Amino acid sequence: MRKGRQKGVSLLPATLFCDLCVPGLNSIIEEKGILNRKVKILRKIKSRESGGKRGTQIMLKFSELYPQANEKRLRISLDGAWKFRFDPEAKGGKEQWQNGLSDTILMPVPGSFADMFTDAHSRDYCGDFWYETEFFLPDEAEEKEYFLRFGSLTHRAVVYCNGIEVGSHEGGFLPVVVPISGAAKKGERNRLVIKLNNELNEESLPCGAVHQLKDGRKLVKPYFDFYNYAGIHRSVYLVSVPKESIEDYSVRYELEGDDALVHYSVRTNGTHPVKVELRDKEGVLVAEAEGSTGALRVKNAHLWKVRNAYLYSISILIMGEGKLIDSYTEEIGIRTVKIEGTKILLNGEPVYLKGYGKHEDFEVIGRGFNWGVAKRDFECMKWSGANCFRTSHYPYADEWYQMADEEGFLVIDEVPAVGMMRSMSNFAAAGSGSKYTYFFEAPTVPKLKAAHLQAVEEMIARDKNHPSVIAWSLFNEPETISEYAREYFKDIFDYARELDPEGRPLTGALEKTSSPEKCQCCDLCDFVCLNRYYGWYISGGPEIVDAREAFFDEMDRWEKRGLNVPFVFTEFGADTLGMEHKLPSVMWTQEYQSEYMELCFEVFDRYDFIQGELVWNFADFQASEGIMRVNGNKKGVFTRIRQPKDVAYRLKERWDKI
Ligand code: BDP
Repeated sequence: MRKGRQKGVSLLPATLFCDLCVPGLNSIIEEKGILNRKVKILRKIKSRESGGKRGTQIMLKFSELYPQANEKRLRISLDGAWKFRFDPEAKGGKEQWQNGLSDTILMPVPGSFADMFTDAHSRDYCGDFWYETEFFLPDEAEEKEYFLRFGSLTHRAVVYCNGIEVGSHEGGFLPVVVPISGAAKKGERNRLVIKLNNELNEESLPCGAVHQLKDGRKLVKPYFDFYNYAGIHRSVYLVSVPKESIEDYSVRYELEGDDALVHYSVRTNGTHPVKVELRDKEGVLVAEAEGSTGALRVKNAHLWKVRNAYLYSISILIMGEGKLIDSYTEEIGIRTVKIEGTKILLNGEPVYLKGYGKHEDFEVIGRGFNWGVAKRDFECMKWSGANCFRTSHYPYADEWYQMADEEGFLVIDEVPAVGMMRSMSNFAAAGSGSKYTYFFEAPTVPKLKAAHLQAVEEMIARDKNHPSVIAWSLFNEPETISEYAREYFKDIFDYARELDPEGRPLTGALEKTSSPEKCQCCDLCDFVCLNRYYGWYISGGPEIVDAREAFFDEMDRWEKRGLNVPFVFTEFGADTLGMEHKLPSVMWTQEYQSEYMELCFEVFDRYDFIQGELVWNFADFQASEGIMRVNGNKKGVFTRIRQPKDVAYRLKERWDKI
């Protein structure tokens, strides 16, 4: 065993840690036919039937359940001011920084480091950087397993506890769960050091490149249109669970007249019997069952409805010799989601999606999660009459989904598969269809695909029990017109279908080059999502009349293609400066943003198969610097500090009526 590596069986060697989802993945990613192998492996390790007609209980090595404190479980927040240090020469490993950092500054957790600084070099830093904190491990009487749970570590990280490597993870938008029982000392303070890296490449998600500046510094070049914020963006928890514990559960719903069946499946790591209880909002027990799979019958069920959420709480208990061994309680909502012809059905009723593509983005904290910002966002969305948002272009912090469950919001949950076009201005190229590369032909593809499959797996594992999540978006604006793209995405879609216990609709956001005639991937989607910028990137300003023609023309062609599925606009928008007015309008003014929207509404209202409109973007957000962006992307309906632009009132007027 290499020095510094933790002893003890509960621990995976760090090199295997990124294989959490499917052990052995690293060894096969070089080979072709990854998916077949992966699905086979998944089937092999599938422990039990999920209790549903479709979907496999995902075997992540460590539990993705959101941490909670109860009589058997401990949850201690490690959020606060941590020590921080950049490592531009990547010498931290050699100098053993894992044993403790020197020359540090303070850095808030959660938060992105970038906008905390007042100098550009620090803000735009690219490379390795380190965080350190301490935590006290309580000396609990009962034998427990101890974990650290990071909501995310962007983009890749190695975690050390008392100098011992306890885990590593690739991908910056999903939880990292690290076992520390073998490395941390009970009844003592323990040192936690994390090495992070924020470089982008074409083998991991999201895609981008690193450019070497003349002064020797690295500069990150995203192939996407949002600032490459990095750091510890989400809360960090010290968690303890009993040795025999609940690792995962999933639910699936069936409506029978006024009643509902909640099919459930529970995964534990032990042999003691499982009990499941369901309580209503008042805490009254409405159904109970025994066994790790089964169904709960709820008489006169209160359904979880759009903007009118009803949440039950499900409690899972492991009992042994009359005693409680472990328990886990979470709120769930009874509802079904289905696509039928060109309609999206929630509880059997058609629903029209109104809302936004968003970002996790705010002044100073960057992509760091903040309850206040999230609350304000929900209030603004509700005020404007919205019922839906897409987590463009990555899965958000857990707490967003908890709030959406509570508020009755519909969420299209997106993997960080963005920037798959090898272009520094992908967003503009995508709008006009001018630039084009066969991304999926490159030698980097096998590794990229493995990362993509892993992100899909981790996202579905984490978010599958949220009633708010109605669909999975598996890409944003990749090339989809080559046979390579088809082959690539066929596997991604097949895999996602295999994983979701609820069999939710799958989709992905298509840019303009993915035309009705050329797109090879739209038929993989249960509903088609279009990102379109007629009147902005195409024929803007005085040419808007041409934009109108071209927009109708494209929609007529989609109608002709006859896919017979719902279409949702996941992006349409115009950059608008919050202070700019002009009569008659010119591009970038408030007046133009409103006129642009009228054009879009005219198109949306003409076709029955259009079943949703998610404006780009909810709020102005930070992007890389360039001639296309004025201190960020200004397509927000709200400013970056969440005040309405003129167009917000127009949206409210429209959406309140739909
Ligand atoms: C689309 C991208 C989105 C961009 C948007 C824009 O999906 O990330 O921010 O264009 O240009 O192509 O505003």
